[in-house]
Amino acid sequence: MRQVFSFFVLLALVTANAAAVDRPNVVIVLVDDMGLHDLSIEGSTFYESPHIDRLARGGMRFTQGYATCRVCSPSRASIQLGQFTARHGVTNWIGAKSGMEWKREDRLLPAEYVRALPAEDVAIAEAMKEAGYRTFFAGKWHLGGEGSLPTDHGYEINIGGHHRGSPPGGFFAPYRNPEMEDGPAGESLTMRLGRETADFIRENRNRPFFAMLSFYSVHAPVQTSRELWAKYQASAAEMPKVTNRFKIDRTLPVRQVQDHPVYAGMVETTDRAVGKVLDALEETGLTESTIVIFTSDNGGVSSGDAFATSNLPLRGGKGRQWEGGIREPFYLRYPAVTQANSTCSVPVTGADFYPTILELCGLQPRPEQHVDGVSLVPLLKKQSIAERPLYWHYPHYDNQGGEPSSLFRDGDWKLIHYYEDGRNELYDLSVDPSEVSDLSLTHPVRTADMWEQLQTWLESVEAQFPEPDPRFSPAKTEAKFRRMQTELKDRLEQSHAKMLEPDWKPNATWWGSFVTED
Ligand SMILES: [Ca+2]
Repeated sequence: MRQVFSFFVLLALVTANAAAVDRPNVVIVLVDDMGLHDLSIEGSTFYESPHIDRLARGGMRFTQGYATCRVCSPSRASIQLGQFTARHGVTNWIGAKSGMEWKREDRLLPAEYVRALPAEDVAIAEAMKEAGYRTFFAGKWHLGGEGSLPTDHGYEINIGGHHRGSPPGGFFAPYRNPEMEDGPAGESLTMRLGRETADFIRENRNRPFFAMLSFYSVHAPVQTSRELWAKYQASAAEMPKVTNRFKIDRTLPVRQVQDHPVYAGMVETTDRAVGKVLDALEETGLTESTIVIFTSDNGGVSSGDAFATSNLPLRGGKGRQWEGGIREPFYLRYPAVTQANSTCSVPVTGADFYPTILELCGLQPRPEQHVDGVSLVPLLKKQSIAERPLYWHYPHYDNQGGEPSSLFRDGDWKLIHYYEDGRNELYDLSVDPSEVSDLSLTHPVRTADMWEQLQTWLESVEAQFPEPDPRFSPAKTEAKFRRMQTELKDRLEQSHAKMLEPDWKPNATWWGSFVTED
């Protein structure tokens, strides 16, 4: 009897660990500028994302996942290094002007920042390569040029990653990308990157691999095929009629509605490309033994660039200091550890991927490297992690109307400190996720305490700060914003309404996209 019992215990143990492997593969999918509510699974009734939804349902969906910055390069550096932005120093998108080079008639001179992923750090791909993983990068890098390309930071293969933050030739071949071969004219860049990643998975099915698929979409230029525009133009026409898509929030107009048919086409193409990668894992039998991570580098673009989406009910979007600028889709699927359809509401950030991946792959942690990241493995197993503070630092202006500021999240409380005038805003995210009720005046003690803690942390990492601009003229600045709030808003209302008219076309050749098939 005892022997029979032991046999079943042993069988149960073996079954429970059937999917666990010593060296699971890793695939990180990073979308550029995708907002939290740009996916059906997150509640969008306009965009369609069946493949990404399938991925999210297959594992754990973090409902309070954050990028470490409101714009791209800093968040990307945090994923590579496991650190918050003020610590690694890449606090702005690389290429943005700073100091006296800033000429936009603002009150402050933006701080200096680090303009390439530091060579002395051990980026995640270096750690994985050292552990015997085959490493691969496809898509947008934006963490430095010559000397700081993906291949300088541990990626053995680089397809398309270089110093630029947007695709030089747009989303259809010819790409004019110095790090990838052109496809046939009209080929979709997004689908190509998905296919390249799927091919890499097939070719390396018999060895552990670490792949990062970093889409250039859904960043501007906002472009899609005529076919997808027509599809979403038709579905927008079935929605309640909108006459006013934009609302002024402090600086610029902010989109309040999701009905941009070109952007919707980009979301669908991105989703289809993710589907190619998931299909390759299925085909090769690697789904169970592969960790798949999905997230984005900053919020959806509701102001600036193409004013393409809305992050409501979150306030603001890319570039802004509110939740719309930093909250992201944040999924991790690893069937050996995560349960399908599980969710977790603990606040987590892109800096956490580094230690999480090391632990899931059975590798030694590198605490001196991923200083601000925390392994999410206990959360994946439905256990808990110690509560910790989260910090964001953006001593810059951007193209989306964001203001130079630092953020501090402590439990459900969020403090925003503004450098232009030194004021603070305080929100209780547990009851006010849309950040409409500033509690700084009714909670002065908490506000002062949090500002002090934030300052102490910023000093401890030698953060850079903006300085007053000696050229500042209040009248000129006021006139600039008045123009943006009147002429720009009117222009946006008109041009965005036109996109839904049946005879709309962006140019004579539809960006040369007629021939795209998938
Ligand atoms: Ca971005």
